[in-house]
Amino acid sequence: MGPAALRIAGLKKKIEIQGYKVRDIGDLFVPVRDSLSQEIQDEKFLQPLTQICEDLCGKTHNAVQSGNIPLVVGGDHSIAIGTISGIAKHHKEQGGELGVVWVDAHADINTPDSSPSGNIHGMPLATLMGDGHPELCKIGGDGPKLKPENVALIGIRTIDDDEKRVLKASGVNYYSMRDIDERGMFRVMKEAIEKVSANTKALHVSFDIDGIDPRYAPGVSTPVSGGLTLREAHLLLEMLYETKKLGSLEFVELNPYTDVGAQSANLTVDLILSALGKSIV
Ligand code: B3U
Ligand code: MN
Ligand code: MN
Repeated sequence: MGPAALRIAGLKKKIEIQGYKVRDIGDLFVPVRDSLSQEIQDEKFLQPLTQICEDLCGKTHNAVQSGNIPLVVGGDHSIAIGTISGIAKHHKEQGGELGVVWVDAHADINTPDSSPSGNIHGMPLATLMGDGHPELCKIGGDGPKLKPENVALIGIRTIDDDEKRVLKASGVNYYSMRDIDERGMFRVMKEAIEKVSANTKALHVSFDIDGIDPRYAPGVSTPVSGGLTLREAHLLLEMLYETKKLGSLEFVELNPYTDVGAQSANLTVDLILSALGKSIV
């Protein structure tokens, strides 16, 4: 439903107005969740998610290899495993590394051992760093896809107890809502960009809409109060664009069913435009 809402909100046209050539390759095949067997549901959809992420990995790999900027919209944040595996594979083939700015209310760094829910959407970051379900870790080739020092997590405000230990031990750069309160988004992003740019060829943004405060973006499945303001979210993306290193984008977790009208869908389109270079003046 997320991608459909973004299409209705005029995503393609608005990006074209910004001066880009856009090709919408359509939706990837995703089975209807409730049509799947109880066994697959009990396994938290590991098997279909593996297939979806393998497909997506091939698509983003192709896109960056042919000089395009992939924009992936979802959808459950589990898809970041496919998106980033494909992009990281390309950079590995070129002898370079990928930097990632991950915006989220959650840290998404649970492992199958630390996760209280078992939900894979709480594990994509750990999986991409090599600690997760083996079938997901090997998408796009064996070995970790991301180095922790090349990752910055921004906007986090709800982390499971065991996940806190995983986060602190991981070596990922993280900036909680408290850091943003104290230092402001500008200084936080300046530092985050420095860190994720230091050893990398290109940057990717993985933007979970639940990172934004629910009063601006109610259309998510797991709203958490105390999040980013509209302007903080725009500033983050404007600053990322200005690095001239942003080579791929992903916006996930938009849920039109919980949206108020099309408020969150429209906001997501506006945010994508900021990441693609739209400025106020
Ligand atoms: N950390 C919890 C909750 C969660 C993570 N991401 C979302 N929810 N969307 C978990 O289940 O891992
Ligand atoms: Mn997430
Ligand atoms: Mn989240």
